[in-house]
Amino acid sequence: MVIDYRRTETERAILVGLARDYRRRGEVETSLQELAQLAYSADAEVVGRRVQVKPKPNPAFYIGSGMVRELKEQLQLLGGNCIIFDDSLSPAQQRNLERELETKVIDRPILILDIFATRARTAAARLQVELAQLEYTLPRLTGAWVHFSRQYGGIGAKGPGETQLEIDRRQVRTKIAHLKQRLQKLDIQRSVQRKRRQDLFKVALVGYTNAGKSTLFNLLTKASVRTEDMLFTTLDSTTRVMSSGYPCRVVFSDTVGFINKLPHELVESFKSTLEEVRMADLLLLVVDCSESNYEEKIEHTREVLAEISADTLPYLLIYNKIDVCPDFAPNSYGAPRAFVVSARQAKGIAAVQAEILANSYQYLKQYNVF
Ligand SMILES: Nc1nc2c(ncn2[C@@H]2O[C@H](COP(=O)(O)OP(=O)(O)OP(=O)(O)O)[C@@H](O)[C@H]2O)c(=O)[nH]1
Ligand SMILES: [Mg+2]
Repeated sequence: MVIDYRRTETERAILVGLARDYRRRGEVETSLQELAQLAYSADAEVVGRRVQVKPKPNPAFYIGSGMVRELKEQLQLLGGNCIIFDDSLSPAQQRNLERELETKVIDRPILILDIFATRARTAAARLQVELAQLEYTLPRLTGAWVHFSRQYGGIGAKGPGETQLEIDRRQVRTKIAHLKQRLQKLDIQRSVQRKRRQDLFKVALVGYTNAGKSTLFNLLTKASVRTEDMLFTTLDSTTRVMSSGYPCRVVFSDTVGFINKLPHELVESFKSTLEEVRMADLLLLVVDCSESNYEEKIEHTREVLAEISADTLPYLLIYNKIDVCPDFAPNSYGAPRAFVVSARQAKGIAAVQAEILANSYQYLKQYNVF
């Protein structure tokens, strides 16, 4: 008997991306790099990567049928047990691929939703993630997908629970309505708290995941929010009110990070958490300047900000992690000011604090806050 030693409990995934033309290949490879980090955050192992150049996705399989055959061979060769697509698949594409490849097929949104599901700690975060998962699942409920992914466990299975996924659409809709109601109640509590903060100058830290927002937040507020070299460490917003050193009370908020192709359902259900951002008087847009595609990440951050109607708020660009790229030359991108800092080494922070101070004075003058 031949024993397949390659078979393990962990997911061994092949990542797949589609480039519309050869010029975009590099872009897709960078995106797969990020997908690999996401897979790693979900405890999966990446055993292969494939990029197909194709002007338009195939309606039935997303990739071309030749590539489907190649992937099947590769799965066997590399002992893979899961394929992760960098883009959102239609329910039919996912079903067809799973049938042809006889393995679990997931996409970036499912992976992100999974990571959120494992990281959610507070009641609000759990409700928000569950709501997003159900919204994403609803149109896919008719197919084999749900059944398939539940059978496997692992990625795609940290869902809202087997019983709910086996019930029909109507029941899922009822569940969605129920979750929305519970979230609404939490929302009312939050808005009362927010009202109490109306006379405060509100600063929110935003940016791509892993940019160093929580590290900077801790530095500015002497808090001890968890920081880690991992995607989506922070899901729940934390706020701290500071009074010493400022002319009025200043409230800082640290919140969930953004990523390219963040599932719309997540942005939608995290709206109440992201309300801290929308209600801010000043945003600190934190950027990891040690990454080669930091400009794209600024773009993606601005896109999510637009989605939550926070793209017109005044903001400061904070280029972080300068300790690992000392020669970095900032570009202010139309932001009033750009700062170069190292949150880890507490470098360049005084200038940021001085700017927050200047802004809080302005706020004070404008609104007569005492
Ligand atoms: N070299 C260097 N690393 C930093 C710096 N600031 C933060 N980091 C590291 O970057 C990683 C991510 O930092 P976090 O503060 O957790 O990032 P975040 O933006 O809050 O991330 P999420 O909550 O996951 O969205 C951690 O390993 C930090 O130690 C810095 O100035 N220099
Ligand atoms: Mg964080």
